Amino acid sequence: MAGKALIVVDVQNDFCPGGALAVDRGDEVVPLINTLAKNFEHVILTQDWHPAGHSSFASTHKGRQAFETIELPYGDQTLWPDHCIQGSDGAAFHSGLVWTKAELVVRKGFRPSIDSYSAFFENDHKTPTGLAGYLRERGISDITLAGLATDYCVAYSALDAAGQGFGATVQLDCCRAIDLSGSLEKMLGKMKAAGVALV
Ligand code: VGL
Ligand code: ZN
Repeated sequence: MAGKALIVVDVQNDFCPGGALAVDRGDEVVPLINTLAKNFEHVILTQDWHPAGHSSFASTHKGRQAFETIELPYGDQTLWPDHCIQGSDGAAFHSGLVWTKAELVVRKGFRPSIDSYSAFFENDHKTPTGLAGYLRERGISDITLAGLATDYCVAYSALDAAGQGFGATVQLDCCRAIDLSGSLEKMLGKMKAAGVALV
């Protein structure tokens, strides 16, 4: 299956039940992704990887609560509980995830003043992570995405993949959503409109 890669998005302890930014039933994707990965020659992982005091944390902004939206120099930013702090257990991949086969781990959100939902660009939609170049150099033209969360990091990655000219498929049964004020419906609509295959 040359030319196709599975991108496993943020299957980290903090996004699973008991974690700092737990996604409802987030851990259910682990065995499903382990099985799905067997169909792909190339597997790439993303890892949300924030320094303490990151600008996407509500605790960094005086008087702000998690899940509020504020304006940062690059645009609107939802504020989150502290999560996926570099080197913490919460930032580690779920212990059941089999990732021996992964050829690349893309860390994102490590710049203190900018968040990064997408595996391709930070939230300014300008600063690249290098993933597009990596895929092109490897001759990978089509990607399938699975992981957490459907309506944030998976969706923004899929939209950027399509925008960068990659064939993008989201394997919805291997994803779980945060669904904050209608975000799931909204992002599913955007992905459809952008030509992302939802299967
Ligand atoms: C994510 C919110 C904040 C995600 C990461 O992985 O979807 N969501 N950081
Ligand atoms: Zn994050």
